[in-house]
Amino acid sequence: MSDHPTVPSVAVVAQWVDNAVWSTPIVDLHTHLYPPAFGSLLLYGIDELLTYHYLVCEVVRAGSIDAEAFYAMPKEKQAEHVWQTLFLERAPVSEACRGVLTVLRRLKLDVASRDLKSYRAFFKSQSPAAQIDLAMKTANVRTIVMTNDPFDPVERECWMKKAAVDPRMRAVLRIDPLLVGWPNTAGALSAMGYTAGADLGEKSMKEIRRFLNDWLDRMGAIYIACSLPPSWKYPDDSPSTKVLDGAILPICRERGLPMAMMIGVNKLVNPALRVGGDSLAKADIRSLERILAANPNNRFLITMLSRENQHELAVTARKFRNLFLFGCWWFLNNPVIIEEMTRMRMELLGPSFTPQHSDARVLEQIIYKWDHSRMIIAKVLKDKFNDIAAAGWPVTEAEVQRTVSAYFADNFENFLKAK
Ligand code: RAT
Ligand code: ZN
Repeated sequence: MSDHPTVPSVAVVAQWVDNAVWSTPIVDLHTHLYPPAFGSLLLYGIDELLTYHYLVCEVVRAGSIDAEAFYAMPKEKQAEHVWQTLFLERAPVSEACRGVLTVLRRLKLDVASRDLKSYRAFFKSQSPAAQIDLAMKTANVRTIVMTNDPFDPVERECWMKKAAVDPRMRAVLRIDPLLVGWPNTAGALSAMGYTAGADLGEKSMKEIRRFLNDWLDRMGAIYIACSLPPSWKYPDDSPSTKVLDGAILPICRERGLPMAMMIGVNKLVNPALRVGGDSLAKADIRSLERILAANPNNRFLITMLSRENQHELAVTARKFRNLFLFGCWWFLNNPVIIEEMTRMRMELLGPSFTPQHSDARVLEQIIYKWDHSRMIIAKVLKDKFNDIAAAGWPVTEAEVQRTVSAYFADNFENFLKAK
C-alpha cells in the first residue's frame, strides 16, 4: 500500500476553503474609518450608509433632483430620498445598494419590512464604541488601517490633542497635497509651521522631511499613502518627482516604511457631486516600473483604479519584489471585476498579494464589503485548489488555511515587517 497522502474530493476542498475564508480574521489595509474619539470623522449608522457617495451618484442619476439640491437637504432627508428612490421605487440591484441590504441582514434587522424608521432606531440605540465592536465582530475584521490626513483641519486637531486611538486601528500618513497640490501646498505647510516654498529647493525639502517625520511620529503611522492621477509620470521635472525623490522615499528608507501609491484617479470630473465627483482613466505602467527599478531599497504598496491596468500591474508585480499588490480599489470593488482580478492575480502571483481592502467610509460597510469579497475569494480558491487536486496534488487543510491567512493578514503584516 502506498503511504502517499490522499487527494481530497472536490466537496472536501470546498469545505476547507469555506471554513478558512469565513473564520480567518481580516487585516483591512485601507479604510476611511476612525476611533470614536475622532468625533464626527467616524461615520456610522443607516443615514451614513444611505448617503455614501457611491449611492449619491446613483440617486442623482435616477432621481428627480440634482446634486446641489440633494446636498442642500439635511442628512436624514438625503437618506430618505435615497431609500425612496433607489430601494423602493426601483430595484436595489447595484452593488452599493445590495451592500446596504447585506449590512441590515447581518445585523439581524428585518430587511423585508423595508422600514427605515426601525433601522434608524436600532443604530441610534448603539454607542459608537459598541457599534465598532459589533461591526468588527460581524465582519470578522481584526485590524482596521485608517487614512490619516494632517492637511484636514478637523483631523489635525484630533492628533494635536492626542485623541485616543482604538488599539485595533492603525494610522497611515496620507500626503496627496505634497505630491499634487503645489503651489498651494506651500501655504498649507506654512500654516502648520513648515516653510517649504514651491521652488522645492534643498531648504524646502528639509522642511518637508521634518513635516513627514513629525507626523509619522505623532500618528505612529505604519505606511505613507497617496493617490495619484492617471497622468502621473516618474521621473519628470514635476513637484511629485521632486518630493518623492527628495523627501518621501528617503524617509521611507530611513524608517523602514512602505509607500502606498493608489494610481488612476481623475479628481472632481463633476465637482457638483463633491466626494462622489471623481473618476478614473488608465495610467502609465512605465512610470510605475521606473520608480520600482530606481528605488530597489524602497517598498511600495500598489493598487490601480482602471480595469485596463490590472493585467500589466500583475505582470509588473512579477518583475519587482518591492511591489506589494493590494485590493480591488473603488470602482473595481464590484463582484464581476473582483472575480476576474482575483483569478488573474492568483494565476500570475500565487499566494503573494492581498486580494482586497474595504475602503469603508462608513463603519458598517466593512460587513458587506468583506462578506461580498469573501464569497468571491472562496469561489476562486475552490477552483484553484481543485485544479491542483485534479492534477494529483494532495491538498491539505493546513495548506488551505495557510493560503487564506496569507491573503487576509499575513502577507501584508510580513511586508510591513520586512524592512
Ligand atoms: O473609495 C473611496 O471612497 C474614494 O472616495 C477614495 O477615498 C479613495 O479610496 C481614496 O482613498 O482616495
Ligand atoms: Zn480610500
